[in-house]
Amino acid sequence: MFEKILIANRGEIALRIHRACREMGIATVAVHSTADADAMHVRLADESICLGPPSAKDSYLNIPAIVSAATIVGANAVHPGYGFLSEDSSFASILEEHGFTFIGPKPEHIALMGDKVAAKEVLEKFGVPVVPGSNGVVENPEEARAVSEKIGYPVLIKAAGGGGGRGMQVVRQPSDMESAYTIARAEAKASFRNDTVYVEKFLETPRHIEVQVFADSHGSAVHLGERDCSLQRRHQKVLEEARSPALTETERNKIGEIASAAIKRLGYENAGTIEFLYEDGNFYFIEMNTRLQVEHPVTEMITGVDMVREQIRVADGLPLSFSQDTISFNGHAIECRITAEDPETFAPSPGKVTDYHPPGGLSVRVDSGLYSGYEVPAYYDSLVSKLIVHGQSRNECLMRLRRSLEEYVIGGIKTTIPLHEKIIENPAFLNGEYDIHWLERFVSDNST
Ligand code: MV4
Repeated sequence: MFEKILIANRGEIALRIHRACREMGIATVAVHSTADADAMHVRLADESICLGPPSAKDSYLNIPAIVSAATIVGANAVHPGYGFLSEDSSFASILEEHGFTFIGPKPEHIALMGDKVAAKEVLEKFGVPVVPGSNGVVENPEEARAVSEKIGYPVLIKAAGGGGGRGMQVVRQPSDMESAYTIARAEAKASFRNDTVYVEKFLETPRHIEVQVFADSHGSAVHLGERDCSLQRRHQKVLEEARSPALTETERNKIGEIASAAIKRLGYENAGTIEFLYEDGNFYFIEMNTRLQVEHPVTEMITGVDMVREQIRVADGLPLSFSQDTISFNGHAIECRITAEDPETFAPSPGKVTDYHPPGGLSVRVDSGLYSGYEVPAYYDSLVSKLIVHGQSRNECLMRLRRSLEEYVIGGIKTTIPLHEKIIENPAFLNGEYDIHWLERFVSDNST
């Protein structure tokens, strides 16, 4: 087993990775920017190295500085967390070239899934249902119109190098194609330095349901069930739950088996997430993420699997410590992403945390690097805490979440705790009746 792991990330996920390492007897190395010198993960790690100034490109995205740090401390492996360099295939291959293990999939699988057109093509070939659309890149507006005639309007033009929602154009009629196509390509080029685009049938009111998969280097692949991540604002997830309130047992088992069979045929290794849109009883693959995700704790809560521990074991060449038959799904879990933002306007609210009292008790988990006196820097993502609650039923989970949000004290900065309290009182949410547009409407109705 690795003796020392470098954690190439910050905030709550750096802490999450540190905790798994600690429990495995593995020494940890924190890397950080000057803005994060007082961060909790830096304090807890066995060693720490300052990478550079606050700007992410000079610190958490600075590959030479991270490789140098790993060399100086003699780390065996690097865990990238999520965001930053977690889905950069060149980072993964540079690390391997320098003799460090990248804790994640092989570089070729990261690169493959980064190309949304190639990802769709290969997963469709391996039996995964996809959104009807152009089979591949669309070269001009005429071709886009021809495809759209076949699949029917409305359609969506998407960037092949995209993901995360940037550079998408909805087209409702043929006469709008020319300009939408031109805008989509220009935005794709500006955002991803790749102006290739493809066309899909536009699904109007789907849910976002993703399947957690895991595979080892010995040919075993399993799924750990689904998460419903439909509650999002501006492509940022706000609250996630497992199981999805929308699915039957038959549906979830079927999509799980399809997902695990596909990554087995792909020869994929480590953790991955297969994202689907779900509408009218059908699943449509959209993208695959080749990283540990922010919302992985809801899966951990219902399966009992320590996913970071499993990632480390698999990266070291060990077989998965479970099989599909030994995985059981227990109860319900919900995660609230708490950000340092105004709960009504979403204006950023960095600054000093003057009081800090997290909730506790049975089946309550808080993943956060906050402490009293900590200064939330303005340079990075505003996520400051994840509150994850488990219950035997969705209702028990919701009652426990309500009292946990009520207990949670974060003083000195504004947070989205009051927004979560409002969401979980709403009858539509309580009934599980929501789609990917529900929260945007809820938020704008609430502010007027
Ligand atoms: C779609 C879609 C409707 N139809 N694809 C947005 C981000 C990117 N990862 C995929 N996205 C979407 N793709 C088709 N064919 C609607 C969205 C979408 C969305 C998806 C998941 C969660 C939230 C969303 C919010 C707006 C649009």
